[in-house]
Amino acid sequence: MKSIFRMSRRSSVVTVFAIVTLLSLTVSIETAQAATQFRLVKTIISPNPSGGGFFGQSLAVAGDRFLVGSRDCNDTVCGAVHLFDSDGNLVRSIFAPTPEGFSGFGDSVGAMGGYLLVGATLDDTAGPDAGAAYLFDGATGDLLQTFLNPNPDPGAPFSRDFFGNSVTGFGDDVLVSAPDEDIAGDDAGAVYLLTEPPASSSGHSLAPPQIPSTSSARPSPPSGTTSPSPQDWTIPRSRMEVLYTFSMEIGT
Ligand SMILES: [Ca+2]
Ligand SMILES: [Ca+2]
Ligand SMILES: [Ca+2]
Repeated sequence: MKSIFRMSRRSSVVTVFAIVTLLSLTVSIETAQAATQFRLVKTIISPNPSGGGFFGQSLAVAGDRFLVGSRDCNDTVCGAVHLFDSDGNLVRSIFAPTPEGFSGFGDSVGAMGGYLLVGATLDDTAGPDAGAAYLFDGATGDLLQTFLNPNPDPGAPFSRDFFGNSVTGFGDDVLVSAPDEDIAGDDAGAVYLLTEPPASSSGHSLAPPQIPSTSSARPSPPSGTTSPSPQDWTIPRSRMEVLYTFSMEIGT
């Protein structure tokens, strides 16, 4: 009987310990869940709502703001991005800068420091549906630079590259994807890295004008050049397997 009593008491102690442990774990899990559960606080709609507007087709964080891509239209073009502050209030809208009715502007959005990046996968600037990406000053909404597809497909629009399908900043550089690019095989895709080139050893500077970070003033051209004028941006071979030369346009 004594042995049975000892076992029973030991069993009770173990049971109580297990219950206390389970309760403790349950409280911990509930506390963790409460800390990680989000709740809806605001629903944001397009400032230019319309059927087929696809507001929210792309999203990106831009500092303490965020950027929303859409197919919203103004009087002349469709394709827009909308910049919101951290409370979800509209800061500004930027519509496609090209006269093309629909260029896919806003299919992708990204940011690099204080700059905004927008992909336009069907942009015709470099050829039919060749695609393009745009760099805007986040503080002013001014267009600063246009990145054109370096390998526009002669078979477009039936063999599009979708250049601008994704855009993002990478440190001080820019990445633009073209998932249907064919240089490595049909629709094998490519990603382009764009970086500011160093000054040429020949003394002719290929460096683009400095982009102002907060001012709306247009950048000054390098000495000895006129502005605006197309310039070449080169991706160093060390940064990519293939050397591409990009046509760059400052402003509009
Ligand atoms: Ca087009
Ligand atoms: Ca191509
Ligand atoms: Ca293709």
